[in-house]
Amino acid sequence: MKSQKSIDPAALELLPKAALDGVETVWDRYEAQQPQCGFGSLGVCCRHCVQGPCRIDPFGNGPKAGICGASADVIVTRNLLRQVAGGAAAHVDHAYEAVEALELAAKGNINYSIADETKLQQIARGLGLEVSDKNKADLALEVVEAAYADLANHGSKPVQWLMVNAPKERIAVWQSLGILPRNPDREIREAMHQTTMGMDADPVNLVLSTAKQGLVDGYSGLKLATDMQDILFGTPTPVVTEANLGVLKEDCVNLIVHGHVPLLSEKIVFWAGKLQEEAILAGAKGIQVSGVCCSGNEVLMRNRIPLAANYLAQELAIITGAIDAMVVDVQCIMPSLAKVASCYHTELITTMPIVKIPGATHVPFTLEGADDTAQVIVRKAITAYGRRNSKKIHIPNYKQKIVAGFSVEAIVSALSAVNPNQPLKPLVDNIVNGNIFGVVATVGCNNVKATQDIVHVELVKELVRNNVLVVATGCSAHALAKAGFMNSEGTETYAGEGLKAVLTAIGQAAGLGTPLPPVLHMGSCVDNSRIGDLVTALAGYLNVDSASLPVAASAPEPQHEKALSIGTWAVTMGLTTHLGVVPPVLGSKAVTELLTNGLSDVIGGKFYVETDPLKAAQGLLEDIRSKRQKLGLPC
Ligand code: MSK
Repeated sequence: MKSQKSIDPAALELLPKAALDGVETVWDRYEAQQPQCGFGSLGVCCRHCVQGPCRIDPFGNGPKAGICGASADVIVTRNLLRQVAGGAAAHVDHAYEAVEALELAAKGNINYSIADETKLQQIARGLGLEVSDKNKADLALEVVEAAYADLANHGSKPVQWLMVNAPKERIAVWQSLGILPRNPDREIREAMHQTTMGMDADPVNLVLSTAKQGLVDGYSGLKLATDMQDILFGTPTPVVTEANLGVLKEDCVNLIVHGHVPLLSEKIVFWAGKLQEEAILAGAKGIQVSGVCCSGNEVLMRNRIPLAANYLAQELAIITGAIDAMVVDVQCIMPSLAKVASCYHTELITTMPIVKIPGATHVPFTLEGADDTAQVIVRKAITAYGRRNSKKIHIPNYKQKIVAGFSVEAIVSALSAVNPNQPLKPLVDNIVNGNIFGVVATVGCNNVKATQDIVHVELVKELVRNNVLVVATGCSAHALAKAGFMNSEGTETYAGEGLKAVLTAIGQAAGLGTPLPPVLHMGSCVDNSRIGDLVTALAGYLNVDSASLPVAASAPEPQHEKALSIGTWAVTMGLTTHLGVVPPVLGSKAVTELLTNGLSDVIGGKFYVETDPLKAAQGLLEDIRSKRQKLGLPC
């Protein structure tokens, strides 16, 4: 078991306080779970029917098949397919809510506007819709209609969001493998059916279906959600703010937004601004909204809201004793928060019909009543401020300046300052000449099995030192923001000479007066679609398959099923995809070999599992080097 819980100084400062306050944290519960079940860890436990549970003995002389005859290969792949389908389902559900919001906004039925008409037109054109002379509400309704058609398509037509957005070479590969997804609900349903008792027993077929779920996630989840949210709330542009628990203000009402879907958190940010006076009347200096997990990333990207904590530190945020209210929407919310909040004055507020936690206050969110809900929540935070116990407050004094908001549009705009006619050329030229050795996308979570943030930070330190440009989302972006990789000082401290020269030149040309940071924050979990768009644009510019680009992906500390589905999508894009925590597949040698090796012959990408960040960096650099060699680029 690992010895250190975190490398984040704010977390390390709060852990003794948690013990002193008698509050149990995720690390205590992890210890209480030791030793974790070996069968579950290897993926060879099956609970798909009630004759079980069955488990395979992968090493000794115990059973080699479940009661029905399922082998370790079958059990491992069925479990994996269900996990990846679970991740895809979460993102598709998220996207669906965003489509509904755009529909109601366009009809004028709710108080949300269409903030980005340019993005709306770009998406409409991509879908082949006539754009000229249409007002934005009408055009938005046509886009919504196309989205609903995709989500409900009864035939065998592949998902349109994929067909118009994915690289053509990739579509041909997916088609040849028979994994182009139809409507996402049907595909997720089919994955559940395929993995129920007495169904598919072919591990290769199950792995291909897993790859198909990655595509469901990539295009009907991530890409669709981002497109809708950009239309509604605007496409991010660079913002300067701060990250880590030091952003909390002792003399202000502290309100945290946590979860993933920005439909409510956007309203909370708005109403927190409007209700400052009420906070002042209550004795505070104002209201400080800050973010946890990806709702935090969403309002950071568009509203400059600071980041308080990533996944593993969500309890520690409350343990500061300075959080007056934490409002949660969906995904990555620890049920333990209610118990932690009960030790302080913090009001924990759930808002969604599918996320209720005993002990929390439930304030139901609807699109129609969003403004009222947001006001109720902000006022609950103001009221809770009056219940604070000053003796329990301790805000660690750690925060880092960060520059975030790097949508593809923002990156292209910065590059346009260097070459207005061909904005991607400066980036590609520098990849070709080796100033930028390659690009790695780091995504995903913290996982309590690893020291918090260590794999993100040590991996990226080594990559940027070797002139790899890093783009990041999710809790990986939080980790790297806290560690100082998202400001110009980070470029000076961490970047290799070639990368530093490029980031400095772009920063100067764009009029920033400082270098771009060595890690570009591209947003939330669903904003991994932005990374997909960047990869697609680079492949299109060079007219090559994305599988041949010197680009790789990494989920350094994945914990959620969504991290597995995002990773699977990255593999289908042809990228070598590093996982810094071992997924539950080692119970089948054949499946492990297929996922980490054989798959690349078929689909171009593969998983690469390595828990040591320095070794992982070397592995990714080696992968990039071999891609460069094949393209005839200097190594
Ligand atoms: S929040 S899915 S812990 S990145 Fe998107 Fe962080 Fe992973 Fe949740």
